[in-house]
Amino acid sequence: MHILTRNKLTFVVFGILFLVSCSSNQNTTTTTNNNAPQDLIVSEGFKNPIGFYDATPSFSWKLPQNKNVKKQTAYSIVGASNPELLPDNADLWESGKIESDQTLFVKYKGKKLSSRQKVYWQLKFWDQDKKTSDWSEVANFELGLLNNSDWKAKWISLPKVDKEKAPKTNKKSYKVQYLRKDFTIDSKIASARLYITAKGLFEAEINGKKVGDDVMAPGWTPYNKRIETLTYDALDHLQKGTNAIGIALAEGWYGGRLMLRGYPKVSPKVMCQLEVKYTNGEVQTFITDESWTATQDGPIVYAGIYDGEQYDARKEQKAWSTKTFNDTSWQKVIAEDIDATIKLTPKRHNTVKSVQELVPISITEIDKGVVIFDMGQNMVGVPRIKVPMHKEGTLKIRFAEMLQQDGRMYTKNYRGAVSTDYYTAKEDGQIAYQPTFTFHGFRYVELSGFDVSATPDKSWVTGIVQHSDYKLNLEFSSSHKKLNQLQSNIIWGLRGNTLDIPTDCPQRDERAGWTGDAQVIAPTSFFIGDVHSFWMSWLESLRNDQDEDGAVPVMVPSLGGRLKAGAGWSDVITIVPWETYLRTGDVGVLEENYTSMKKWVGFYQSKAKNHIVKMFTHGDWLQPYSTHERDERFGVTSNKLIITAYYARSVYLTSQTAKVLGYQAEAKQYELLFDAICDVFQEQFFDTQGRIIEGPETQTAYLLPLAFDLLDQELVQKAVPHLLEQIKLTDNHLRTGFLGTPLLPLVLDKIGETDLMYEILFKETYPSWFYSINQGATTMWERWNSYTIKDGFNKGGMNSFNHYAYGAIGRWMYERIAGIKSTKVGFKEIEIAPIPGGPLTSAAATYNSPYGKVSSSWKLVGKQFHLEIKVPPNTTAQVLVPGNTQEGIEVNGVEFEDNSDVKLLSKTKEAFVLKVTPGAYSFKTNY
Ligand code: RAM
Repeated sequence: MHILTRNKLTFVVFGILFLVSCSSNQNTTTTTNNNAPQDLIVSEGFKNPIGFYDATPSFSWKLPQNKNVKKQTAYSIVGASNPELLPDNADLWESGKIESDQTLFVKYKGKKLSSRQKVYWQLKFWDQDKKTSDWSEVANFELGLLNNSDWKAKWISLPKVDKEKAPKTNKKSYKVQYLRKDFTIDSKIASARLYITAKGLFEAEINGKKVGDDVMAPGWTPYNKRIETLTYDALDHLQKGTNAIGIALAEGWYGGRLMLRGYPKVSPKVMCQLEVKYTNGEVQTFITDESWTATQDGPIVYAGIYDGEQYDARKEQKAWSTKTFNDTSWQKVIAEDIDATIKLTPKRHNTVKSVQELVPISITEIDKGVVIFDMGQNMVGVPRIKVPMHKEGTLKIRFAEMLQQDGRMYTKNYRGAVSTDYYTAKEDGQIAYQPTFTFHGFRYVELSGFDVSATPDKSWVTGIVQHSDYKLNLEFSSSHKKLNQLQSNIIWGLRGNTLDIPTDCPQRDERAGWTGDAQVIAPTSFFIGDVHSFWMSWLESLRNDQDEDGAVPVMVPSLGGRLKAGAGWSDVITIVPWETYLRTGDVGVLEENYTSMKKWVGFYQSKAKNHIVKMFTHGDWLQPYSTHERDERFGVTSNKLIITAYYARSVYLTSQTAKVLGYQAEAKQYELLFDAICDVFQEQFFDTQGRIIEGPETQTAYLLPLAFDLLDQELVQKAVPHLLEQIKLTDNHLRTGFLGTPLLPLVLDKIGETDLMYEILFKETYPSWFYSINQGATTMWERWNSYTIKDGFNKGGMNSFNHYAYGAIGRWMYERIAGIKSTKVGFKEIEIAPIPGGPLTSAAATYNSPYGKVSSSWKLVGKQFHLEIKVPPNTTAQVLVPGNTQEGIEVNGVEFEDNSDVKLLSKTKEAFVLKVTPGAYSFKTNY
C-alpha cells in the first residue's frame, strides 16, 4: 500500500496549560452535596463516539434521580483537547455558568472543530437550592472524516465483477469480491483509525481478525447523493512490521436487485483509509488504490439481500487477510477517484449489529434428512448453523415465517425472494456457518443436506437477531396475557423493520423504506427504543431524495418507479420531524427539515385548485372489507378527502415548526393557509349535520378531520355521533387501514370514549389486534387475517407476517393504558393519567425519557385503585388518579394534604388532578 502522508505532529499540550485562565464565573458558592450529572451524550444519543459526524454537536445529560435533586437552575460545561486540562484549563470551550434548566441539546459554542479532532468534556449543574453538583465524569467524542477532501483513498474493485445465479433460479447476485493488501508499520503506534465505506456491503479484517462487530455496513442511503462512512479503532489489530488488510465486498442494497428498481447497472466498490499515528507524532496513511489485489474465487460465492448467500468452504483461502498469504494469483484492482457530487459523511446512526440470540423451541424431521427448527418467534437476522456434514455435501438452509397446514415451510409470501442459503463442506465433520451479507425474516429454519447419520439436535441452529443497534427502553406489562403478547409483537415488528432503515417488511422481495408505514409507526417507536438518531439519519435520506419540485418519494431510499409522491406517505417529511421533536425535545430536527417541509407543502400547493389537491395516494391502505371496485387493497374512503386532510396536516405541522423556529411571519402564512383548507374541507366534504358527503361514510373519513382538527367546534360535535355510528355498525370493530388505524385511539381518547377504545382493542374477532394473536401471531402482520386457523393463508399477493404499521396502537397503550404522556416537548412536562378499562386489573410501564425514567404502575385492589409513579428530575408531572372524588385520596400511605411536592389542582368526576415535583409517589383511591 502506498504511503500517503508522513508528517510530524508536535504536541504542545502542557505548555499552554497554565496560560489558560480559569473561568471567573464558575466559582462554587455552596457546598457540593449532589451527585454529578449522568448519561452524558452528544447530539442524538451518542455516548463517547468515534468517527462522529457533527462538528457542531449538542450536549445532553441527565440529573441524578435521587430525592435531593428536583431541578437544575444552572449548568457549566467545559471542553478540552486533552482530559488533563479539565475542568480548570479547558482549551476548547468554557460555557461559563449558564442560568438555565436546559439539560438537552445544549449547543457547542467553543472553538471550531475539524475532522479527526477529539474533544473531552464534562459539566456540573446547580440544583433548585443553587447548590453545585460534583463535576461529571469526562466524556468525549472524536470526529470522523467530515469532508470528501479528507479522503485520499480511491474506490477499488475488480476490473470485471461477475454474477452468479442462485441454484435453480434466474436470480443473479454479484459474486463476492475479496480484496487485500500488505503494508508495513515501522514505528510504535499511539492510535489507529480505519475509515471505510462501500458501494455495497463490506467486512474488513486486519491480520486475520474482523474489524468491529457491525453487520450489513455501511447501510442503505441514496447512494447517488450520500454514502455513510464508518470509523473503527484499529490499534489492537496492528503490529510492528508487516501487516495485512482484507475486505470482503458484496452487492447489498447498492448493487443488488430491488423491487421496482430491478438490477442496477452498477457493481460494488470499496474504499478505506487507515491512519496510524505513531508515538513520535508521525502519521502514516494507508489507502485503497491500484496497488491492491482481488479475487472473486473466495468462499462466499454470491450474496444478495433477497436471495440469500452461497458459501463454498472448499474455496476458503486460508489466512487471506494475513501477511503470510500469497496473492500472486489474484488480479490487480482498478481504482476510481471519489465522486465530487456524492457526499461522504460519517454514519449518523448506530450500525446494524447482532443483538440477541434465540434458541429453537422445537425441531421436526419433516422428511428423512429434512429438519425444521422453530425459533418460537418471527425474527429478522441470520441463523448460526453448527451441523455435521459430509465432505462435498451441500447444506440447504430455507426460511419461512409460517408453516403450511401439513407442517411444511410456507414460502409463498416471500414472492420473488429466493431467501435460501447454501453451504458446501470441504471435509467431513461439524461445520460452523453464519451468513454475512444477507438477512432473512423468519420463524422457521429448514435444513437439508447434512450428515443424515446424525440425530438432529436443537443446538444445530441459533437465531441471530439483527437490527440497528438502538437501546430498547420500554417496559410494559399488564394483567392481560394477550395485551402483553401484543406489546411483544409491536416490539418485534419494530425491531424487524429497523435494519438500517425503516422498512415495510423484512422478508419478501420488497423490504423497502415505505414512507407511509414509517410515519404511522414513528410515534410508537420512541416508546420502544432510543430511535432518535435512526430517524434523523433516514430524514437526511428523505431530503436527499426529495425532488426539486418538493415531491417526496413513497419509498426512501427511492427505488424509482412511476409514483412521484403520495398523500399520507410523503407527509412523512412533516410528520416524523414533528414527532421526533415532540418526543426528544430536539429543535435540531426541525431546523434540519424545515426547508423540506416547506417544499413539500409547495408541491401540494402546485397541485391544488381552491385548496383541493389532485395527487396520488394509496389511500386507507388494506382497509378490511374494502369494496374498492378496482383493487381491494385500496380502502373506500375518498382519496380526495384523504389527500386534502393530509395537505392540511402538513401545512399545520409546517406552521407549528415555523413557530418553534421563530419564523413568525411564515408561521402566520401557513396558519392562514391551514384555516383556508379547513374551510373548504368542511364545506365540500360535510353537510351541515356533520355527515360526510364526499365518498362513502367510513371510520377513517371521520377520524382524519377529527384527529387533525380540521373542523369547527360546532361541526365536531355533530360529526362525532356519525363516527360512533360507523363504529357501532361494525359491532364496535375497527374498519380502518394503515392511515385510519393509528388515529382511532387518538380520536376516541380526545372525545372521551376510552371505554369504546378498550372494547375495540380487546375484540377477539376479525378485524382486531387480538384476532391475529389468536391465529398465532408473534409479530404484527400486514393484514389482520394474513393467516387464519380456519381458512389458512390470505390469498393476497402481499402477505407479510412482519409489518409494523398496525403496531401504531402501541402509543395508546403507553400513553393511556399505562398513562405516560409528554405534554411539553421532550417530556419536560409529563402527564401520568392511566385509565383502567376492559378486563384489565393492572398495567405498568417505564419510559426512558430524555430527563430520566418515568414510570407508572397501577392495579385494582378490591374496590381501590393503587398507582405508583416515578417522575424524573427537572420535570413536573400532572397526575390524574382515577377514583371516587367524593372521597379522599392517600398519598405515600397517608391521607392527602397539599404540600410542597404534591398539590391538588382539581377534581373531576372521575379523577383527582394533582401536580407533583420529581420523585417517587404512591396513590390510593376508592374506585
Ligand atoms: C406495500 C408495502 C407497504 C405499503 C405499500 C403501499 O407494497 O408493503 O406496506 O406502504 O404497499
